[in-house]
Amino acid sequence: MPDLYVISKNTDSHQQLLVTTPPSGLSLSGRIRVPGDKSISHRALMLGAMASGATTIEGLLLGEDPRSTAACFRLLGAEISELNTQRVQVRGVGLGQLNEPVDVLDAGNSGTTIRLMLGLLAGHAGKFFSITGDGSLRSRPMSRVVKPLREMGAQIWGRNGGSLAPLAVSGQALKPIHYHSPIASAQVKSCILLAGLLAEGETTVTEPALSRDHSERMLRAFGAKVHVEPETNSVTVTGPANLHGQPVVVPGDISSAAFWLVAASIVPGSELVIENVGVNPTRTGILEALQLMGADIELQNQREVAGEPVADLRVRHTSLKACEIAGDIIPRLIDEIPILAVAAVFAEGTTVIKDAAELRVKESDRIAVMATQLNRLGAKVTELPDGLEIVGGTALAGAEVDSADDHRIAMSLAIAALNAKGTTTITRAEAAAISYPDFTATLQQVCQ
Ligand code: SPQ
Repeated sequence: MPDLYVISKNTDSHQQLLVTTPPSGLSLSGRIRVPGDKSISHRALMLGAMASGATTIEGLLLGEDPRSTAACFRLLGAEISELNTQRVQVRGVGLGQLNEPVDVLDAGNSGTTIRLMLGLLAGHAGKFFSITGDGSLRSRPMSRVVKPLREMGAQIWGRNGGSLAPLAVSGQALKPIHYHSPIASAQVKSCILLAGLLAEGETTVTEPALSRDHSERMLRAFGAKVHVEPETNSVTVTGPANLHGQPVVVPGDISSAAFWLVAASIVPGSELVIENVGVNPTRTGILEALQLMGADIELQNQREVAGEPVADLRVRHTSLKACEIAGDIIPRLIDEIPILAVAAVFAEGTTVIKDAAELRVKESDRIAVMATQLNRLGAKVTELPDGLEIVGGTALAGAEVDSADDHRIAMSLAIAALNAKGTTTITRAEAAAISYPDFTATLQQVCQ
């Protein structure tokens, strides 16, 4: 008899995930791999499409978000082979040479796709582009990139003064700027740097705290002149740049590994090894936060693969204690806060997460949704304006919860369900395919 029943059901156009825990409890074990890093996958497709010559991508994430990026750049003239994890081939058009597409570019659910693409398109003088996305993306703020792009000379229109998609871009010759971003955001930083590739001179972005640095690393590998000043969190690119196609190897996504790190930490008797996970220091806030909570996580076989640090992560169950998460660590674990909240539900004491107001403008309002959905399972979670307060140690009982069409919420709730008595039904569970199409299959595999 299996320890855990996981059933996927189709209802209308949605999927329900039913997780039933056995009365005797369960444990997780095995060696697994997680899909390719989403942030690196987007950037590999985009830089490959913009570079001259051929780029090969090994380990690409086959989630819905990178598929949206690939579809947009095909419309813009890049040749991108069928997507697979072994080897995707991209033949770029050369910097500044994207085609004017004959149709609307659709970024789907992906904030990274629309914001980075806006930076690339804004400098294509004489060409016109229109960009949209799904209902969630059309409600997410674009002014954070539109404002600095306009300072560079970009012409962009959209609803609400150009702050909401659909957006229209009339490509212009851009001028370089030094932009002091009010938020630590890799999407803002990357958008401006990508625009700077086509502006003559030095374009600098300074951010209040360091956000993920995959763009900087990959731009340098593709041949752009990139200067980083760590003391001031500043990055400068010099344009016009020359990008040359490169081989890219995408490591496993630490944001996806985070679900298993928390699952094995909270379910008694568990031990997992997650192989080949990217451990770029701008992304490892989740490891530090879990270790602060007392988690038993070991980094094994640390190495560097194509310019990104990689390790195998071994995690064992242990009792967790509450902690406070705030300040500069937040941008280094921003996408892992929903699953961190799940860890906090099973930790002793009260965990406080602050300085994370950005969570309110992700694929859903992740603060409000996590508080509501975890409370449905019996947790004690209170919304703060910029975070969550979680009183740990209450027993959870299965209930119906909803992903709000947000991939990270769907998977976080499925992990919470592993420690809830009885059956938990997660509605709109198909959202997981945005970043982790095989999530349910891996859940079944590790719980056997
Ligand atoms: O791409 P999108 O939709 O914005 O995806 C998310 C996610 O949870 O997968 C955010 F909702 O990740 C962002 C991340 O939060 C991906 C990203 C990147 O690749 O540059 C950077 C972060 O966003 P931001 O706004 O802090 O730069």
